[in-house]
Order: sequence, then C-alpha cells, then structure tokens
Amino acid sequence: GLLRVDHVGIAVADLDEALTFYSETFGMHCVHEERNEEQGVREAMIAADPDGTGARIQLLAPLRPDSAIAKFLDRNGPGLQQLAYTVKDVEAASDALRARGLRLLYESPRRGTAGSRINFVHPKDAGGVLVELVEPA
Ligand code: V0V
Repeated sequence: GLLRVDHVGIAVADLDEALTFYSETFGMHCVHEERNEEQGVREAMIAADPDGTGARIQLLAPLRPDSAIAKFLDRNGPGLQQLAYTVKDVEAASDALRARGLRLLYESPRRGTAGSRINFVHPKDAGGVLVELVEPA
C-alpha cells in the first residue's frame, strides 16, 4: 500500500529560474538535482525545512520537446503535474492497483529520482491526478 506522500511534482520551463524563484521567494533549498534522460527531465528536489527531511517538491523541466513535461507545459503551462506516494514495493503496489482496474503506465518499473523505482497511474483512472508510485533506493 501507500506509505506517505513522497513528493509533489511541478512542471517548470526553466529549472535554474525556478530554483532561484523558490529560493528567493519562499526560502526553500535544493536537496537533490539530476538529469533523467529516459524521462526527458532535469529535476530538482527542494524542501522548506532546514534538514530537508520533510515534504519535498520536485521541480521538473523538459529536456526535449517530445517529453511528458514539455507536452504538459504546452497544454497547461507551468503548474502541478503529479502527486507521488512512497511505497515499499512498487511492483506489488502496481499489481494491487491493476487488480482494482487502474491502468499503470509502465509494464515494469522505471528509474526515478536518486535511484528509485517508479511507475504511474493513468490520470484518467485517478480522478484527474497523475499518481506516481516511488520505491526509494
Ligand atoms: C495529461 N493529462 C493529465 C496529465 N497529463 N491529467 C492530469 N495530470 C497530468 N499530468 C490528461 C490530458 O489532459 C488528457 O485529458 C489525458 O490525460 C490523456 O492525455 P494523452 O494526450 O493521452 O496523454 P499525454 O500525451 O498528455 O500524456 C499523459 C501521460 C504522460 C500521463 C501519459 O504525461 C506520461 O507518460 N507521464 C508519465 C511520465 C512523466 O510524467 N514523466 C515526467 C516526470 P483529456 O484532454 O483527454 O481530457 S519524471 C519523474 O516524475 C521522476 C523522474 C521522478 O519522480 O523521479
């Protein structure tokens, strides 16, 4: 099952500009940053609390025009793109949701932030929310 909210993902056009905005406006700081070529994103995890162990926001910027984030930006502009939950076992969690009739986007998990394993529930099967399942490394 779902353990907790892992992060909330926000699509942005430019990661460096967004990092500056969140830092200068909200005093949030970056706890992790990476490029994920398969997902076509440059992403940064940011946190409000000083030790970075509380809720995190994932800023997602497109690397390519055909990526999921580029398509989202074209359609909606910047804003909330996904809600991610931590799970212990992403395969088991995906199977449980499939058994309840939900469509998972990937047959088997793919690589997510910081070596995690991830899958997604189709937003049309989850009340209009792109739900991500994250099994941390
Ligand atoms: C699309 N739709 C959404 C949505 N994206 N609804 C809510 N939230 C979103 N983010 C709606 C869209 O408006 C359509 O509704 C409908 O879903 C189906 O759209 P589609 O044209 O069939 O599909 P696309 O091309 O818009 O793609 C949507 C999906 C795509 C979700 C299939 O974005 C995807 O594969 N996402 C998973 C990968 C991902 O998001 N990667 C970036 C983050 P109407 O118009 O028909 O009503 S990478 C990441 O999170 C990492 C690395 C990490 O966390 O570690």
